[in-house]
Amino acid sequence: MAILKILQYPDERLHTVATPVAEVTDKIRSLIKDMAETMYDAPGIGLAATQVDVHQRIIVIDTSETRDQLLVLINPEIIASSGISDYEEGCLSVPGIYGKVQRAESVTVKALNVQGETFVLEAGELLAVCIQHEMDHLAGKVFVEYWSRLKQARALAKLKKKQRNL
Ligand code: K1U
Ligand code: ZN
Repeated sequence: MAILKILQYPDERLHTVATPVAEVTDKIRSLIKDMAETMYDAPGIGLAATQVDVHQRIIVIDTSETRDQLLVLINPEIIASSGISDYEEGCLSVPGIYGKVQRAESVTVKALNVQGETFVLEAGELLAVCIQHEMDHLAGKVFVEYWSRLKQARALAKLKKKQRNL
């Protein structure tokens, strides 16, 4: 297993739209293991393949307190959603920046698991927010891009200052 490098905003590669996984092979399973290790190491509660510069529709998530409930979503699709939530989000690609984004309160997602089998999951609360945040990464969108130009500019300035001081 390996810890992968996480792209940092405003890296243009974060705007790449991911393509569907054609077949869940051992190579894909090996990438998923590396993504999970990278997410746990960061630490984070989610990671999209886009963030490690792999532009295929793969997400890993673990919102459990015990950090032992890995959820893998390959080719995820939201097939239903309801309600509105306004949750304070963070992002491993935008370290140190936090802010609210309005999203659906609950979602039903259809995806493939690591065996290549289709499953359907109903999610609410933090898991629903995290699924939507990670699916945005696969679509090339970073959470700060929901904000006004002014708020984005402030976040970027804060990020650049932090990067200069590293
Ligand atoms: O996509 C990412 O960059 C991961 C991101 C996911 C996320 C967090 C909060 C709301 C929506 C999506 C993170 O994991 S940021 C780090 C974080 O939230 C966290 C880290 C350790 C323990 C608990 C939370
Ligand atoms: Zn993120």
